[in-house]
Amino acid sequence: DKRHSSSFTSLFLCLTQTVLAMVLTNSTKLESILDKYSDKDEEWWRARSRGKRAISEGDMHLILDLHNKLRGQVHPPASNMEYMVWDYELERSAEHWAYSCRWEHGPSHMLTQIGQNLGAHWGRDRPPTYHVQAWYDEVRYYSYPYSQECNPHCPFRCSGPVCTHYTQLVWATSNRIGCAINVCYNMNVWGMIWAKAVYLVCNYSPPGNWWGHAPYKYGAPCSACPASYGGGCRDNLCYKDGGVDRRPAPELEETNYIEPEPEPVRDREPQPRAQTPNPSPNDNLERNQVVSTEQMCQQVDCETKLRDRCKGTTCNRYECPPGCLDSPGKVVGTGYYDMQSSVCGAALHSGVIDNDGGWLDVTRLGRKQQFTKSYKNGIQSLGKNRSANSYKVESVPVKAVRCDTTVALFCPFKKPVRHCPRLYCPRNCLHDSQTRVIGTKYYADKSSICRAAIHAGVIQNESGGYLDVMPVDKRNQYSGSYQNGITSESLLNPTSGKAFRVFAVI
Ligand SMILES: *[C@@H]1O[C@H](CO)[C@@H](O)[C@H](O)[C@H]1NC(C)=O
Ligand SMILES: *[C@@H]1O[C@H](CO)[C@@H](O)[C@H](O)[C@H]1NC(C)=O
Ligand SMILES: CC(=O)N[C@H]1CO[C@H](CO)[C@@H](O)[C@@H]1O
Repeated sequence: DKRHSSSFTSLFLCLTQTVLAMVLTNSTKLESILDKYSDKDEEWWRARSRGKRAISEGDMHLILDLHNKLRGQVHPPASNMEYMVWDYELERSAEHWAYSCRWEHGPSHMLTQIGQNLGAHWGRDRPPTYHVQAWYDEVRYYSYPYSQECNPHCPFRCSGPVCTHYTQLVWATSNRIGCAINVCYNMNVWGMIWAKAVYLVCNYSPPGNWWGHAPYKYGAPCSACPASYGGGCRDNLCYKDGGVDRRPAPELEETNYIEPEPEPVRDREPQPRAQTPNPSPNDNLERNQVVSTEQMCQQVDCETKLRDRCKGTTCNRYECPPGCLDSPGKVVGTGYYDMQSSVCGAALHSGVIDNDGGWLDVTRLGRKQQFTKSYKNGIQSLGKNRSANSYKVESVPVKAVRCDTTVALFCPFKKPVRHCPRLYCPRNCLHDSQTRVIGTKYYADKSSICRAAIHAGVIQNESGGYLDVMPVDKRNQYSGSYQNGITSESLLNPTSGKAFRVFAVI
């Protein structure tokens, strides 16, 4: 709380699709603690009545240009980052919200259709780009593709590192932006009253921060642009003169799995004093439908080398396509393989998969002094006498579990790495309300795996199904939420136990 004292002139709300659900569930309470802005800023009000926009042409260009500059320079590089354009409809909706002077995301009925970043400051004058840069600077808490170091606790106010502003800013498919600035008097910022706050609202479309997805695809800039760009590229961004024909590209279908395609933003005339509709309880329940298509398993090509793929624990399970015997890529070693080796080639060589392709687990083994050549299973591997990093491949076992199976019993966390079998959950685990679910996205390891998977939107109660589970080290904080019919528990500073994540198998 100290960090949010007056020495910080800038505060940021956080928003992800999951967090959003939690915020809205409690939004009635949130609203009741927020004083309604009632004073009129004379100058501003007169400007409004003359029909002046809530952002200057100059600020608009500064904000937009900075967005595109930052989007073009992400690290690791993005292969599908789209050029952002200004959208006047989004600007109008941002204006509408900026006039409400409410330090929260909104209006609630639009939050499924747009992404939103907020910034506010008081005291010293700052250009609006100050906030945009601050959003970007959250990158220091973020490690692509997963926000491992960035898991703020955000039911009401966020504490701990936040990076959802960053991920929205660099969300590849969010190619339209519209912002507005308003001066708010006596603005209630998490219980503190700011006499005069400058409030920046930026709306994005299509919305980013989809639950369980990386903000962009990693790769050579512009190498994975949607077809609608016709191959155009500018400053590392997918670009097309005169804008792009926005029909849903195949990528979008995959990304926007959680909720229907965003509809065009439509809003009423800005009405500075208008009450935003209170979300009804039914609204909230609907919003808590979460689907996660995030996979632990990475699909690779026959010739993909392990070293070309991302690092980290989520990068240990792979799927090879059929037919790799024809083009297995280079394979160095026997039993253990040089990191330069193709993953599928090594898997064929060691007999973990055959020419039909399939799943495999990779374990990194550190440096080895030499690698032996051999001919096995139709693959000739090479030898090497220089020291290099190495890995081995193993098959992926599948185990059926019960609704009450926990990670603590089934596959507890171990360092440095542990592969858990792929799991199969039965149907109807929703019904088994005796078993606990603790956390959101990260679950305490005494939670039921299958119920956590329903909560996370990885499997459905009606069908059950396959999932991957990844044990991870313990977390100090698990935040409860209501999702997909399951209310999970919160837990602070647990004295024992580790955590886990669940992933879809598609
Ligand atoms: C590696 O070194 C060993 C002896 O140190 C030698 O017998 C072998 O031929 C070398 N292999 C290659 C591929 O150079
Ligand atoms: C959960 O799935 C079972 C089995 O398909 C079904 O009978 C039950 O009605 C479902 N429960 C809910 C709340 O959807
Ligand atoms: C889903 C959620 O976060 N609900 C919380 C709403 O607020 C009360 C306290 O005011 C909590 O107990 C709930 O967990």
